[in-house]
Amino acid sequence: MDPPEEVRARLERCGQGHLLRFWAELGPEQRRALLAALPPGLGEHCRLAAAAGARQRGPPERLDGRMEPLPAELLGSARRSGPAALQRWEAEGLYQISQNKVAVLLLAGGQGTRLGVSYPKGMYNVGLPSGKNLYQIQAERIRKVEQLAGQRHRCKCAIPWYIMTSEFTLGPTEEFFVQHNYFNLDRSNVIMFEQRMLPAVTFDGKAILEEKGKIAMAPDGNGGLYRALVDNKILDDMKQRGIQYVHVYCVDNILVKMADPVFIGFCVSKGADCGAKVVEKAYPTEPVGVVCCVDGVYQVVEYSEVSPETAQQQRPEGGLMFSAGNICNHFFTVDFLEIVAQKCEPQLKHHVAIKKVPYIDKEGNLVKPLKPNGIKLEKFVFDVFQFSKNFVAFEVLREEEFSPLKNADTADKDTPTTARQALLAQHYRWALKAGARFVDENGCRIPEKLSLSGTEDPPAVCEISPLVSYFGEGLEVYMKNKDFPSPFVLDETKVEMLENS
Ligand code: UD2
Repeated sequence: MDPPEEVRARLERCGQGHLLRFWAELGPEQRRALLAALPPGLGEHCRLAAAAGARQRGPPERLDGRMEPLPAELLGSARRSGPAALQRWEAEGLYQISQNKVAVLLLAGGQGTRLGVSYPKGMYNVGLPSGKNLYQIQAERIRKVEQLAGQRHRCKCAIPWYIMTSEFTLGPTEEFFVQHNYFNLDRSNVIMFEQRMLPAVTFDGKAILEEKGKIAMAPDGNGGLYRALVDNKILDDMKQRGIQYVHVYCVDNILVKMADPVFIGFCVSKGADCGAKVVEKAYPTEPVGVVCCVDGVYQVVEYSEVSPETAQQQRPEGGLMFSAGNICNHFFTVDFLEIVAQKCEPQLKHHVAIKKVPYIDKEGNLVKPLKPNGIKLEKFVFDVFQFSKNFVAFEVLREEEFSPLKNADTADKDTPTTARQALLAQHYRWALKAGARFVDENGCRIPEKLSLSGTEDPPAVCEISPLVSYFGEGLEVYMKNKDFPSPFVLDETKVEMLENS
């Protein structure tokens, strides 16, 4: 049988015959590409997606009665711990980094549709005085923390940066890194790899054609990480380098502390195989997932899975009962990742996203639907907490560690403006703590404002390069009792000038 005929029969059998509707109009290259893009198990995927989509459109499943907050002994806290404990964890983290045992892994395969840009989110410039984009900020934080660990232990060390991309983001991300000379990182320590894609499916279980010869595909969610680690032999690479601990994080948090020594040190000293950084939920109905226990296993429960009454429940000592907001910052041992990737991954549940997916109608016209018409299935990175033998969570201060860039500036939260304000507010606090003073263009002192909401502009604009300071350390020597104009950027060149002045 002619290969297309055999394929046609197979597609007809699984209800996907429409994918060859425009076969006669396709050129040889398009035909080849379409055949190559037909994923194995397509019929099964479409059935699963349609069933999951139907469930999703029904009433939400509530987990209320089955949820318990994290036990206090598993929950560390930056706010509630004394300086001695924080220093101990930091020292442990820096030690592990100095021994080349720590890697960071960036989840960067998402499409960033809410932000509304056509390029990967990491390339976004939120309008800082330095003009730095998210990737540059992250790269410089890696370089700085390598330096801090190296200085403390008198050695040279490296933190490999693994970057999970998707078909949408790999090309532009690679190009961007090349253009920027890998932000002066050693190229061999930046490892990009690609996650898989899955077909988008209609409510009645048909894969969607976005062009006459092209199925609409979407990345398989940030939980696609575990398959991608195997597909791309990333775990082998980690083991060859002697990596034992991995800090996994999402691309859009401008305050992310890459390979945070305190978090790494906390997880290592607790003997954890899996950990999550959390922030206290800002208000009961804040749309973030909470880390908690369901039927005795740890998981992130989405806000849609909790009733408003449960979301508002208070602890006897005050504060929300379910307050551990997930910020997509995870710690894993390589051993744990290996178990998950080799054995547990098939057990991860599929989450459903119902989206507007442009499609080719029966007459061959491209239609941009006004209402959601397509189902995308995704796995989530945090769904592996259930497999942990020793899970911990670590609560950090939102204003120091979490300001995600999700939306365009037309929204009122998680925008380029709020991300920029959060970073500048943090650097302003660091500068004041280091003893800096700010003056206006007439030389008059700008009055200080100590409590900033994080979503307001600080009275003076001061941006501190991550190459100068990772978490506010070491600034007194340049800033104490000195006057600075606003805006001011403290970078390596300025540091040299201040050292010589
Ligand atoms: C994520 C968390 C949410 C909360 C929030 C905080 C998940 C599933 N949800 O929600 O609980 O912590 O962040 O900011 O983690 N990505 C991929 N491949 C994909 C899809 C996404 O790599 O197929 C990456 C994406 O590039 C981003 C990260 O995963 O870096 C989070 O993805 P998102 O922005 O879609 O997740 P969000 O904001 O809904």
